[in-house]
Amino acid sequence: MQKFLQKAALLPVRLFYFVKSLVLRLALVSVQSRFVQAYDEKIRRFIVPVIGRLFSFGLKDNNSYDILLIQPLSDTDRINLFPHSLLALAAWLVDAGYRVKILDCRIERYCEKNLLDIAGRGLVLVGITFYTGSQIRHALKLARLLKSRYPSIPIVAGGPHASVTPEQTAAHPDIDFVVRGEGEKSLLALAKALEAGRDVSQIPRLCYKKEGRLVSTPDDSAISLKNLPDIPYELIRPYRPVYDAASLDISRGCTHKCGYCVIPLVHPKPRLMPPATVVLRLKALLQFKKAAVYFMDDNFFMSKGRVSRILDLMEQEGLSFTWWAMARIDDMGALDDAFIARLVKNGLTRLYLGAESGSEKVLLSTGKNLKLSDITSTNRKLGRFPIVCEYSFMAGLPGETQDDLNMTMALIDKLRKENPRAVIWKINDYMPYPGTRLFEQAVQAGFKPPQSLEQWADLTYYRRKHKGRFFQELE
Ligand code: B12
Ligand code: SF4
Repeated sequence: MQKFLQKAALLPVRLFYFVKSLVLRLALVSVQSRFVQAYDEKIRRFIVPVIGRLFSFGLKDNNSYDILLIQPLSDTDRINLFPHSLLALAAWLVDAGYRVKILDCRIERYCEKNLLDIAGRGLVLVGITFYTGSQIRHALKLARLLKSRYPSIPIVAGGPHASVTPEQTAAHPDIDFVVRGEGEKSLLALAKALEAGRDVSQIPRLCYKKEGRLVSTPDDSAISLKNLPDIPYELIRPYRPVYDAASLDISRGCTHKCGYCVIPLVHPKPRLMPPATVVLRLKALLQFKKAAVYFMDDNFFMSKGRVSRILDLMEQEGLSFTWWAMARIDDMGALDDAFIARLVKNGLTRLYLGAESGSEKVLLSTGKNLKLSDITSTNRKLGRFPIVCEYSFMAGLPGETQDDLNMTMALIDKLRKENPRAVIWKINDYMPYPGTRLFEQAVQAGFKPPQSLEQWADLTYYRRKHKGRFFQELE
């Protein structure tokens, strides 16, 4: 009786919080639908995620799970895109019958509390994605918290950073396993082995501590993108209004091997998802979220033929939506006007293009096979179409001088003058990744590789927050 009265007394409070959360969610959805596809970058990049973080999420989840996957917060991460890596992994785990929870700590208001609540109900493992930079700090904070309360729950690290520094990551006291590169098969096998208390030494792509030393198992073949299990979008439904695009990846890897890039290390074998599968995935995606589709592939135009076939199918099926993609400048330059017009007719409104530098010498050193003339001529060409061209650059590459940086600034002016829709996406501090060709050159030029995960966390890319090390040296 006393319990019942206590519960009844709490009812108005619960109702208040429920209505408050409902109103805030509705407000968020309305902000989202009014502005997200608007051209104003400030709204798209800042306001929507801020609103989401301030008000909405962190509702209590009383369910029990087998596997928890975490996308840590990052100081620099302003765009809230789906946690693709985790969704890709979750698809295989859900397909195998596991109860999976995704915590997107870029949005989740009570990430730490939820982590402990969920872990308290028992888990087979916790998986965390690792990107180089500040995200590591947040990832380690969560790992430490979990280890301090539930030391027996295994923590698995994966993602680009864990893949390029597997030993260093696995050596960290709060990390139990690293999965290198593509994680689907290994994470599933690891979950099964841990659940059954079996030996893990036959599972490919792992790095872990055993009797005081590090063990690495060999790589295995890459997965086919043809018959993948469906993406379990339901797992990210609570966050749906905050994601500012409906994002999708339809290939893995890249046919190029630029000297600074980690993609050839994380996904060494380039693979394209067949057009029919792409269209099925697009339909499922748009059913989950009606918004501009942002293709996550680093090199969307790896095959013009495949893009053309995807457009054929989209036209046949009457699939019409706005979309954005990341592309190589020379690939766009090689497309004829009729094809670009067809892309626009089928919804392309925004391209993210890596121009990297305004110095021919620096461009050559990157091994990107891109010339200044490619950049300027493609920019002029694209300027004739209603496509926003967002260019990214790098600064601080080994051997780069102040004159080279001045050339980059001059190129930026030129691009903007010659194309009214040219936007500077960002100027990134060059980050030497172990395993890339330019890493050794950076070390010879004085770069001191971080000796721990914590040190990698302090390397940040956004000069907006911290002035880049190389930049300071150059100045
Ligand atoms: C989406 C994206 C973003 C988003 C969201 C990132 C986020 N943290 O949530 C935004 C736009 C914010 C972003 C920002 C940045 N990004 Co980014 N981004 C990407 C992009 C385009 C797609 C990632 C993706 O979802 N891929 C598809 C999935 C399926 O592949 P995947 O991520 O590799 O995941 C697989 C494996 O890595 C592994 N795996 C991943 N996580 C886990 C976890 C566990 C537990 C396990 C077992 C396995 C595992 O299994 C997955 C399935 O096979 C990639 C390029 C690319 N095409 O991959 C770049 C990329 C990851 N980004 C990169 C960079 C450099 C950045 C920035 C530093 C750019 C900048 N200068 O600002 C910032 C850093 C942001 C931060 N977090 O600190 C680099 C990676 C660098 C690195 N070593 O970490 C990449 C590879 C681009 C490149 N070519 O250089 N990025
Ligand atoms: S083209 Fe892009 S994704 Fe491919 S290796 Fe170069 S930088 Fe990486």
